Amino acid sequence: MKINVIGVPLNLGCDREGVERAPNHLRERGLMRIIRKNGHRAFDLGNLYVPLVSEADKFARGRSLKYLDAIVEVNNNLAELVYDTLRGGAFPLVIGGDHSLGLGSASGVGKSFDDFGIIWLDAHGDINTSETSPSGNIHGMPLSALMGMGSEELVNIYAPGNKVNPQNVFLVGTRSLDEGEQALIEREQLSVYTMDMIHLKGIGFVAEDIKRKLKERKIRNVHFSIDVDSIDPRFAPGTGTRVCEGLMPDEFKDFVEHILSTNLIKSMDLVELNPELDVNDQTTNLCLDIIDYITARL
Ligand code: DIR
Ligand code: MN
Ligand code: MN
Ligand code: MN
Repeated sequence: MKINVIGVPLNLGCDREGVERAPNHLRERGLMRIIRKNGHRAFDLGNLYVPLVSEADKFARGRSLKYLDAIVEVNNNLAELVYDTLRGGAFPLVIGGDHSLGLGSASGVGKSFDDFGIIWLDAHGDINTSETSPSGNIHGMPLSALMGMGSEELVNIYAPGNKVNPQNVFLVGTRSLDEGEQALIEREQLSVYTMDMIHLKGIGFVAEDIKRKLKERKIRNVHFSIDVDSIDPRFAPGTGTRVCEGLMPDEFKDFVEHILSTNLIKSMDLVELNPELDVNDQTTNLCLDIIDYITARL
């Protein structure tokens, strides 16, 4: 398969330094070699440009949407690059950077297919809006914006309006939800597979349940967005918002195995690796191992 690697050195969505270094750090540690070893034609499209900002830009559009303009700009460009990649018959592998890039990435996927689903593997919901966000950090809002909720600047990135039907969104590994996020889940009847449920029923059950729903809804294309904080911090300490009781690496791999076997996954994000917060490159090595495991199954 042809795989286009797209780096997004963005930290404005989490308002914390370090994540912007992850794409180059992974490259230096052999990212492209690992993908090619698995038999793919891999192209490194480099890093997207992230505008320089000043402290004054942070709250220029209000306290609840930090660095909005720069984040919109980056995501608009990312969406076009993902769209072009898919149109060229290649698989976009987007390396973050913070999770606000999920907006651009999934928006590019949305232009490519009229039916698509999103699997969002994350300790968090990322479905805050500017009204419900406790932090004003846009990395906590991309998924709600993709569903058409929240500030119109985020909802209308790349193309006007919502990009995905809430029925086709699957949150997995969830264990930290803000009040407004819980309300949105109930209102929209979202499919949420919490860590409690994973512990109770097993990750295999969860994966099969998602596969069944995708089949029922005749979804032929899925965007897979992986936040490294979905994995337990004992194994992935190098990330900005650690939440305990996460996925074991083996559960993560089991899930990936079940989901990739459908051949529905058309694009992927790997986000929120922060090399500066890592311990002996443990999280970097795990990310490379994950990329190896996934690209061996693409
Ligand atoms: C929190 C943290 N829910 C927020 N979100 C994170 O700021 O909206 N998402 N860390 O990955
Ligand atoms: Mn996230
Ligand atoms: Mn997260
Ligand atoms: Mn299994």
